[in-house]
Order: sequence, then C-alpha cells, then structure tokens
Amino acid sequence: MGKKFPKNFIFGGATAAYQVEGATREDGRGPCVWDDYMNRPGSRFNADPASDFYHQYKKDLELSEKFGVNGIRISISWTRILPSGEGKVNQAGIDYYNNLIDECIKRGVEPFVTLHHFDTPLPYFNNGHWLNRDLIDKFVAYAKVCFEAFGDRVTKWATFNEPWSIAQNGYIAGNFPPNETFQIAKAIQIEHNLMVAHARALNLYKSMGLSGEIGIVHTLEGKVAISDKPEDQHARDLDDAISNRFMLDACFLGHYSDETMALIQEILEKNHGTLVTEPSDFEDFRQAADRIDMLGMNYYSSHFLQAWDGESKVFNNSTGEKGTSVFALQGIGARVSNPEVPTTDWDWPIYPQGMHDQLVRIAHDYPNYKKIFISENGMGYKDDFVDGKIDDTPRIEYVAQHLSAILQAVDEGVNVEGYYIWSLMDVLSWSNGYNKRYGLFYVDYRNQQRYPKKSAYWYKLMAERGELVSVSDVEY
Ligand code: BGP
Repeated sequence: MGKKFPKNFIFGGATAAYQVEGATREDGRGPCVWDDYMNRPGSRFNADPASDFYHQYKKDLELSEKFGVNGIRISISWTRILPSGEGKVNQAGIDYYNNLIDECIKRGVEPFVTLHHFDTPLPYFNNGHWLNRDLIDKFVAYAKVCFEAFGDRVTKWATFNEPWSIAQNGYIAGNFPPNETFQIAKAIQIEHNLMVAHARALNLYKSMGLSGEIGIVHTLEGKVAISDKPEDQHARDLDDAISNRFMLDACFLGHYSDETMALIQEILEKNHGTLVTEPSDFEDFRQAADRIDMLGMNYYSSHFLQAWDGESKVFNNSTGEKGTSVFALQGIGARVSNPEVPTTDWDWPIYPQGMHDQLVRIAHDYPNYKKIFISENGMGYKDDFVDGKIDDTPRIEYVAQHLSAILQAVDEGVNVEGYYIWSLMDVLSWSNGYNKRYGLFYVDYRNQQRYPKKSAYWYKLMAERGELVSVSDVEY
C-alpha cells in the first residue's frame, strides 16, 4: 500500500440511468426496452423505484462530496428526453438532467455523461434494435439534442456503454433482451453498427465546437489461455477478437486490421454468417479515430479459454449460486474455471492482473489513445446490514487489488486519469436484481435510506491522502 495516485486523479462513482433513477413513468418519460422486459410475467424484479435517484440525487451528491467522491458517471435516459425516441423534446426530461448536472457541479462532483447505457427506446428495439441501421441516425439525432442542451457544462462524454454487452448478452448469452442465444453473427453485426453510431456521434460532437472530451466506454474482458496448447491459445485469440479487439480497432485504428478480420471471418464462417458494412462506415471510423479523446474502460473479470469443438452452451448464474456458470461457444472456445483464481458468488474470476494487462495492451496496440478512465470496476456482494453498518471488507480488498494493478500500469507509462467505482450507491443489477450489491453507499430499498459502508470510509481516506490505503487503516 502507500502507492501514490497521479496528480488530479478522479475518485469517482458510477451509475446508469435505468439502474438508479426509478420513476419510469414520471414526467412524460417514454418506454425503453427494459421497461417491457422487466415487467414481463415471471420477472423477479423491475426498475421502480430502484435507488430512486430521480428524487434522491441531491442526497447522493451530498454524500459523494462528504466522502471525497469527486466524479460521477451518469447516463441520460433517451426516452426522458425524447419519449418516442425522436421528434418532440420533453422539457421535463431536459429540466431533470439540467438540475442534476448543476447539482453535480455545485457539489464538486464532476459529471461524466454516457448517452446510451443499454436503454434503447422500445419502438426501435421492436424494429430490429441495433441490427437495423436506421437506429444509427436516430441515435445521432438524440445525441445532438443532448450536446446542445448540456454541452455547455458537461465536459466528459461517452457515446455508448459496453457495446459488447449489448451484443453478447442479448444475442449470445441470452440474459438481456431479446434473450437470443448463440446468434454470433448477429452479435458481430451489432458491434459494427454500434461502432458506426459511435463514430458518427463523436464526429458530430467535434463539429459543434464544444470544448469537452468525448469517447466511448468498453468493457475490456481479459482473455487468458488455460494452457500452452496452441488450440487453447487460438481460442483465447478468437474470444479476444470478438469481445475486445474488433471494436478497439474501429475506435482507435479507424479500420479493422487484417489480423482482426481474419479472426472475425473465422468465427463468422464457423457460424455461417456474414458481416455487412458500407464504404462510408470506414470514413466515419477514420475521422473519429483521429479525434477520440478518451477511453472509458470497464473491467470486472477475465476469462480462461480452452478450445471447444462442441455445440454452444451457456448457463447464466444470475442468483449468486457459486459454481453454476457454463459458457462455451461453437467456433470460439469455452470459458473454464482456473482453480488458482478465486471467483465471486456469481462466478466472475477475480483477476486484477487482467486489468493491468488490458491497460498495457491499449497503450501498446493503440498508441494514439490519449487517456483512459476506469469507468467501472467493483465487486458484486451480498452485503450484510447489521445495526446500520455494512462491513464490506472483501469488496475493499477486491478494489484495492485492482487499484494496485492500475497503479502498476501507470508506473509502466499508461495514462490513467481516474477511477469510477461501480457503483456509487447500490443499484439494480440488470439480470440479477437487488441482492447483488456494489455500492459505496448501502441502499435500504424499503425506505430509500442510504448508509455509508466501510468501503465508503476507505475510499474517502484514499481520496484525502492521494494514495492507496489498506483496509486496516480504516476505522469503522
Ligand atoms: C456492467 C454494466 C453496469 C453494471 C455492471 C455490473 O456491464 O455496465 O451497468 O450492471 O456491469 O453488472 P451486474 O449488475 O450484472 O453484476
């Protein structure tokens, strides 16, 4: 411990509109895909009131200020601004985000705003979602409304949160709407279409003469071969190509490299699919790659890959019953457990080395990157609430190990300017509900009271000292 953070490092907290706001039917908000999905028969939970951030944001920002949190990731709900996705702007939505952004600034908690964090307007979802290229234009038009309304005060923007999760979870793993499984070619097409939408929104921002920074948030999953066997190493390369490299190339090279395309083509051939692109996509990519200001990197886990010739099979552990996950994809590989690496109750390997390696990889493979923010990292945990206190020492240890990995990468020359813990307060988890908690602040969902966890006091100490502190330094 005791390692110093870079000067002006942001100690942030992350949220996403749908996971915190609640109030899904208030003040003229239109429906998004998740409203229907979470209210389907048999659903275990929904987004009302979630953490009631729509009404409680002042409380959360006051706590942020008190606990040294000087940055917050928020996202904008597209259908609060444009209830049917396009057309008439809903003034109440603009007012809400204006008030929220102003409150962030007043509290010294700098907002980092994501335009799309999974919550596509329902009509577009029903009309082909990101497989339908019409959605690209709709997204760029929505982005313009946001840049015009908030661009005078917001200086950190991300176009999308985790395109890979939209593609993988919705079309391969089947735990996000539309719950399709093993549609690997569709997932690749969606990744491409999202990269075009990202590039076009970024190019629009740059054409508007605004003074902030813009980039994208990718989840960068570490990929490690389980053995030295060439076939396991190839499985690693294939999984890395579809999960990480394909989209990083689009964002930072401005094209898909020959090596990346060879891996993607191999996956497409084994899954009898093709990728459709338009020549203008690559002009958009090229311009955006020249101008991207920052990368938001989300990191939770890495996967250990083994070659796999069989049929695809997936089981999603969405209840925290340890040891139940299965993930093997035809034409790619199987994600297997590594007995030397511990996992969370949700079977996510705890592997901070993977975070370091992904940071170094960005700097090495994409030397035109300018800066990286860790835009999400944290540990899902079934916190015990005892007499108003939550001792979440395992979370502190998880985060400390990851911060140490980041500082190691910084020592090796990678430019990381901030860390946004997932999550600021406890939030709704998309496919797990409310018992998988991540927050610095515990939310008692019965009455929306907030309680700072031990991790909040630890985070505060770190922000004050500007150095990594150990769990034993915290009094709680
Ligand atoms: C990321 C998302 C977040 C958040 C986080 C934790 O993929 O960007 O929105 O949900 O993962 O995931 P989960 O809630 O499934 O544990």
